[in-house]
Amino acid sequence: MTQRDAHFPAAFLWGTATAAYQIEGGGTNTDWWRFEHREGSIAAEPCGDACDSWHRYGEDLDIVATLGLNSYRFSVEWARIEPRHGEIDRHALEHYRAVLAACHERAIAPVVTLHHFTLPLWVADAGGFESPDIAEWMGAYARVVGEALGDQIAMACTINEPNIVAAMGYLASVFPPEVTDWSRYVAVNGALRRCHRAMVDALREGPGDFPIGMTLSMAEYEAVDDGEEALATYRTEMEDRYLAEVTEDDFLGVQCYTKHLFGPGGMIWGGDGELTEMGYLFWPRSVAYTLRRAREFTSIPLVVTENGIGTNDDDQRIRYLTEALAHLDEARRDGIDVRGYFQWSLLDNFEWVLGYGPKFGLVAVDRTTFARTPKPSAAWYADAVAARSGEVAPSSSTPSDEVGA
Ligand code: IFM
Repeated sequence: MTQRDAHFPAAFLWGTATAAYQIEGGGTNTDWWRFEHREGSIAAEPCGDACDSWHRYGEDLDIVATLGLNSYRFSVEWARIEPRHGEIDRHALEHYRAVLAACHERAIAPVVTLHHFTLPLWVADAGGFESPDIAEWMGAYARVVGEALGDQIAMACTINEPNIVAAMGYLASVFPPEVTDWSRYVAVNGALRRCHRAMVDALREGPGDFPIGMTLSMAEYEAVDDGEEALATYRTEMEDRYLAEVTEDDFLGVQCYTKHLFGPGGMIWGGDGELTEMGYLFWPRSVAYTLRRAREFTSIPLVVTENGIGTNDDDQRIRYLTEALAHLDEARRDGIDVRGYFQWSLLDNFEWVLGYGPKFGLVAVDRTTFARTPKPSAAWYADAVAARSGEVAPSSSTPSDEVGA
């Protein structure tokens, strides 16, 4: 891999995160759209117009600014940028340049994810992550994004939760291409790591000096009833092989929501105790746990690129975030180099196979009018961030002047 002198924003990044397919609407040229619309689909409902953020991104960014957040994580859609192999849609790139400009106008540092779960149909039809060409295609796509947008990006995430793409698509069979096969799952994990490397290389050769990393889905894990071996096998593939690969990256995005229990037969869904709408254990402590575990594998800076709760009960969200931020504070006090925290998610949005059921947003979205209504948790988060403002991220020796908070 090539290297470059990456610069982090000077201030600790306080933000919220979204993803293109979950909020933009109209993602017709993707494997997900086809998956939702096929006869007998297991998807709860189609994504449709989502939150219409393709048109309403200015409104979304106004809310981010009103909350006093200094950053926003969003993704760009490969299927829009390269709708057919080798055919680049300049209009789509101009759109994302406009989104980036809208961030900068509001003093919001844009954190851009290049791939968040969806594949263009031409890629899916050619074998998706099982195609021998996938790393080359993703590298070429990253080069296009870097050249067109790199001068405006504050941080870039190559692939969002590659381990979830593989686990849900090739093991649990609830994401396209709906496969359950351990050896294919392992092979796809390997392919995703190669894609990440190709994307890092391509981005590093382009304009800008933004830090580049991947985001990994991590969790606290606990073995019950002699489940240690099952846990170790699963976690090695889910986390350890990825953590071993990122040591030359500029940062690692840690994404955490809960704790998973493992018995000898594998993962035990839920557990005794308070559960969230996703059926997850209410486990905000996973923030400190996963940061510490990531630190055992690598000394590169960490960013909590997603953390939050799916719940209809906004008081429960506030309770979760209160505890999660306390655990983040504790990890930082302990000297772990964490550069930012992104709550998932700004908006109630399309939660993949579960449709619009689970509510992760600080802001409710009317499904007919798309009117945005901030919940009490939005004001709570704004206050929590304000109370922590003025903190400078540890060891940010080469600050850019992007964000002043
Ligand atoms: O909505 C998802 C997101 O797309 C990826 N990380 C987990 C979130 C909540 O399930």
